[in-house]
Amino acid sequence: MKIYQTQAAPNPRRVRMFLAEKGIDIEYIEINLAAGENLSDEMRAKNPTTKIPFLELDDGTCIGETVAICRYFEELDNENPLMGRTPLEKAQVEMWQRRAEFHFMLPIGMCFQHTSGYFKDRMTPVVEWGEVCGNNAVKYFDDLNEHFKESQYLVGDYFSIADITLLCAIDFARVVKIRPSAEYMHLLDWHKRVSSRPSAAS
Ligand SMILES: N[C@@H](CCC(=O)N[C@@H](CS)C(=O)NCC(=O)O)C(=O)O
Repeated sequence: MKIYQTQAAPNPRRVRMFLAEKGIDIEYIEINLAAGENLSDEMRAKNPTTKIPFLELDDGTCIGETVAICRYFEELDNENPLMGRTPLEKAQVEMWQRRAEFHFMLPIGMCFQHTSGYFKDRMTPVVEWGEVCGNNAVKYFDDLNEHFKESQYLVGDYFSIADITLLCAIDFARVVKIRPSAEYMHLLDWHKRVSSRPSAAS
């Protein structure tokens, strides 16, 4: 089994952190995104979206999409569940996971791609759209700060994949100079708590 990934990109970090929490060691194959290695015919045949990370099983089956990869390992090893332990918790994890993606990870990704021109060889950057996305992501800090007033993690006192997603997105947001300011003290407390987990060094 191996995972194709790029060390500096935020979605692969989500998978690395998830697997580190579970104590799962796996081979990682580094892909140079800037050089377009993910766009080669060989990569496209394995993973038609060309996005990383993706998992290749020993029989050649490939699984793309960060959450699908995590789901696979969650189902294999349920000693330390990170996607919920009860029906209610599973729903709450999914709710926060989707919020972290839709309200923060995706807009930050759009902001990066459209304002930096990093992928201008494969897409048309629209700077104004990137700026709108960045501003929308910043607005979400208010909701998060309010939430962490009462809650240790996104789902009460249960650390989950949703926290991993949010941490990786917030840390990546530095590349577009977006970070929570001191006024977001509850969000910053959460950030400190989650960053202190050994898996966060992944
Ligand atoms: N929906 C995918 C998104 C993956 C994604 O956007 N990966 C980025 C790196 S974080 C990528 O491969 N970018 C390369 C490109 O767009 O060519 C997931 O959740 O895994």
